[in-house]
Amino acid sequence: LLTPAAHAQRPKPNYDESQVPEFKLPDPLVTQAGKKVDSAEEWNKVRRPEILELFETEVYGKSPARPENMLFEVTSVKNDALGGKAIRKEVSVYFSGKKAGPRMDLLIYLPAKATKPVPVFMGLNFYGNHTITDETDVQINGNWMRASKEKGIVDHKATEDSRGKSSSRWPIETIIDRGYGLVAIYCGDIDPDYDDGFKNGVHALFNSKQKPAPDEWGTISAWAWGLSCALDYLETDKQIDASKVAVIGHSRLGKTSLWAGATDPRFALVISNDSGCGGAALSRRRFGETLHVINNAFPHWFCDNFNKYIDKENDLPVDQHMLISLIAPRPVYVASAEDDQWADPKGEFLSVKYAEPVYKLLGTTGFGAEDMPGVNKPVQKQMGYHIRTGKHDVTDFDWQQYLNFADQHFQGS
Ligand code: GTR
Repeated sequence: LLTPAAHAQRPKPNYDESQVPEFKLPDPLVTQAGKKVDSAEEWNKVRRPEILELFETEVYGKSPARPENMLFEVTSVKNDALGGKAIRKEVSVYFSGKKAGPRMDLLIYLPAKATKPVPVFMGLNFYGNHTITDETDVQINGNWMRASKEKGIVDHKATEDSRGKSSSRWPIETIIDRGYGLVAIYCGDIDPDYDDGFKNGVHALFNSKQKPAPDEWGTISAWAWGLSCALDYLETDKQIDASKVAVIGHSRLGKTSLWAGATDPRFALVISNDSGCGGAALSRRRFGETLHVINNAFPHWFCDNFNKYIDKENDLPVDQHMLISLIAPRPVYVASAEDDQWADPKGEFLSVKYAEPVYKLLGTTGFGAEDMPGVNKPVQKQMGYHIRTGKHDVTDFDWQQYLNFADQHFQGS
């Protein structure tokens, strides 16, 4: 990392398309040894593992194997939630199998009228499960939170006042009415979102004496790992169809949903909302947020090796289109917002487009968009994309598209 003095001298973010540097992207369908990949078999046996390994060692960091002895405890069930239309459950997952160790809490809403296991959306949130719902009998999260007066966080703790503060991002009733369940988890249950030298959260379970090696997990990897642990629980829940889990995330948590989808093929559908740098946006474009800015502002998110590529994006053996390619052939959806230039909407679109050859090689319909679509004009095949009007956020418009996309892939409609 740069010294504070050098950091202060950093260039202003570029928002001018004509100033985007020329670059050549690594080809997802050419191996490190330079061989063209022209069969699904070669992709699965050679190139996909190679790309996965590169993202693990150079970008997000390798995570340990998930514990086999996790303890799942249902702590509350309400059969008439949301005025009777939903079953609501809270479930604690104890990562080490012991109640003394770190735990994450799942808040689950399922359609009450379902007669068979339901497909679900699962996503991390920023300030606790009680912030996504207006129901006042959900447990308030007691863990450390980032400061936010607006969200009712005082001294890094959630207060009564924080209830429902993020509910606009989680239209639970609409999701239930459309026949889906929702599984919510506070990201900080898995790993608190600050640079603490990896002494807390699940890192402490595995890295208690030292910080992770340069190729070992940062916080985004830990969050993705936690999502996989949550999926381990979903596989045991008879009311949920664990073969139809859409993992969804916004912003830093959208970077995480992509990485979760890449590392865990059990996620049947992957949604990344406004994920930007280190998520869906191509690093080589250096548009809006760059590696320089993100690694200095959030030194705990990625693995230390990622710092090697600050201001040297062309040396990266991968770019973010290859992260999308790791999700192939499963459906993937990337969304941008017009006023969120920091996240580089065009770079997010191009990642989907440049991952399409892999989706095609694997026999899917691919993407089908050559150029960026107009605002509020979603493109949806095996790969989906939209740019909507408005700012960095998750809106009802976004959810309408995700529900339509899930209908296509989960319900065949
Ligand atoms: C910003 C960061 C982005 C994005 C965003 C968020 O500060 O620069 O990469 O992750 O936070 O998560 O809301």
